[in-house]
Amino acid sequence: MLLKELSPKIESALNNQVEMEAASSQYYLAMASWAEVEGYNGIAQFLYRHSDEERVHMLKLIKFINERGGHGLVPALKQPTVKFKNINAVFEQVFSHELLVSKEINNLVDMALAEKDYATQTFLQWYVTEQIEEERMARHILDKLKLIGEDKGGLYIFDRDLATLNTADQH
Ligand code: OFO
Repeated sequence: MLLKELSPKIESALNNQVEMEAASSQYYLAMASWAEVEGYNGIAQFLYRHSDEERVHMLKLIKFINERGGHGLVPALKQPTVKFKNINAVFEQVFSHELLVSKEINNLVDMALAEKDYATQTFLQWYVTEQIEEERMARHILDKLKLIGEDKGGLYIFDRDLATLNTADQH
């Protein structure tokens, strides 16, 4: 298949997604650091891994843009939220953030199809699948937290389990 060069519109939209993935990495890094300081070491490990994966998502985009004749731009980042009310608040934010990312990915797919940029559309399928997994994982964690409620023993076990829970990329 002949690869068409990126249109300026698609290049700029993909660079916005670079920024979103970089911001995701920062969000989860801030959550990980907070969880570690609060003594939730398992949750912290899980979130550190998640942060690393978001950076990989960003890199994949940068490389794709560059390979298609564009320029992947490293964005400036704002400081994310660094303090949280509790563990529930952390994972509620993870879930709503992932929903937002999924929406953006879907918009990108729409744009690629409208421009008949099938190479970009194919490339984005990896992100579509990834977002399904990430949403599923965040939902699963929130369900568990609902079951645990105020039970401190339950939270202790949850923290221990998250140390080894696969993040979406590792399924
Ligand atoms: Fe990049 O997968 Fe979440 O946001």
